[in-house]
Amino acid sequence: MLPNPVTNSGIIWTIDGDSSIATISGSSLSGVAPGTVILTATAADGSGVSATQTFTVTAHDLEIASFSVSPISINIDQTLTLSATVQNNGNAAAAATRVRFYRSTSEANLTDDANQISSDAVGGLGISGTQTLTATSAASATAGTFYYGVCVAATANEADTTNNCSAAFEVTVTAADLVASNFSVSSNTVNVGDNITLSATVQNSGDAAAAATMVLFYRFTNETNLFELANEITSEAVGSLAVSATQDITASNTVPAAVGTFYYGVCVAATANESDISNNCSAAFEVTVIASDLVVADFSISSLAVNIEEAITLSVSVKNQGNSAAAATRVKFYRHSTNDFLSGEEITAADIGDLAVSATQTITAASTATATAGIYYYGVCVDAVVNETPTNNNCSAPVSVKVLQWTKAAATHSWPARKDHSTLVFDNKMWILGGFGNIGEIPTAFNSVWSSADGSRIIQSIYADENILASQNLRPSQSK
Ligand SMILES: [Ca+2]
Ligand SMILES: [Ca+2]
Ligand SMILES: [Ca+2]
Repeated sequence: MLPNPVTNSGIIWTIDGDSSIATISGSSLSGVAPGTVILTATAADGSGVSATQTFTVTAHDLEIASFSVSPISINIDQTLTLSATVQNNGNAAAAATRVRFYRSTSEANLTDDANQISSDAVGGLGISGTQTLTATSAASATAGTFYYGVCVAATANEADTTNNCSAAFEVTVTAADLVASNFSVSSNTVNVGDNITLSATVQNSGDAAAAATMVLFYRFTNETNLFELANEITSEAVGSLAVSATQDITASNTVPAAVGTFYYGVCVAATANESDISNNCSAAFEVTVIASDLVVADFSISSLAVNIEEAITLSVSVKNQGNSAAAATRVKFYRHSTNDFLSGEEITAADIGDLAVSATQTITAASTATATAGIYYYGVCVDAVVNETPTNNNCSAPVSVKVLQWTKAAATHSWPARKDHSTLVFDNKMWILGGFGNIGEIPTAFNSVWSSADGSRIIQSIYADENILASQNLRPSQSK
């Protein structure tokens, strides 16, 4: 048989205490967390000989002792204050480090680097030491729920790096959102110079109150550039609007003096805490501006060469060439010694009834030539009506009339009485041609031609009438 084995001369190392504070491997003791353990060395030879030694494990341990954000509900244009207190809960001093603040729309990835919004330095902290840090941060530019958090950066030999971040802090970001809607104009077809009423509703569709602002009304000849500053025509105040509140706005405006198609629109001026400014303007509203347009045509006078105080008839047509009906009005006839007939006297006038679009009314008026011979100019104008444009085409051109004064140049004349003869003025002479009459008791067709330059000195010429010549004892070209 063999003897018993040789007794083991080694040492067995054990820890009396929590393995979360320290661990031992062979004869190597490793600290895990702050705390105290008792190390026992026991002889491996079974003699029972042993010894103990107390070991203290030390480490700092930074934590976020408290974290808050104020206010917890905020408008998009406001600023938040973040406050965090860092504490060293270990049993050793901690070196200087930093805190980092984060914001995200979800809690899950809150402390990703991409979500960091600011950071600050933390000084070295003794055991149980604290430091409070504050930071300001603009609220999100969009409304919604946001999560804020803070972490203190772990330092070397830190006992526990899983407790360095705060819990998430929830903040609601609100915004006003003004919307202009229900825009309309009182009529989509109006006469020039008419007043129209513009109306719209402004609503706060956001989840924060909106401050007082303005609505601006616009007009332009096309939709594309309607809302340019130069096209603003009037504005009205809007009071502050609570969430979901509405305000109806009306404004009065005079349409342009020109006919055509015009576009109207309205915008509500954005407020500082507004989330969406793309919905602040209405759709365009199309308005057609129409007008009557009276003109005179075919102005005529019964004779352009008349005796003094001879009756004449004036005639003119009045037409509405616009695209809106014209109210009743008057035409007025004028006469003056120059072609500026409007500076002369109004000689007569006549009423014109309502004229539908394209309608015409013809007017005749009686008048009397002047008592004095000369050249006179006549003209006619139709009085403009209220919705008319243009009004600079309402008068005729001047028409000249020669007023003649005849005087008896001779008491008797040389030729036998006749009828059905011709008379004319030619070559500055008065002429009498042919005709029928009696010579003695014999009916005769005359072929004589008589002329006079002054009415008293009579000449027979060209065709001789021998019967006449014989009876009158005259010869061709003989004067009398
Ligand atoms: Ca820690
Ligand atoms: Ca808006
Ligand atoms: Ca006119």
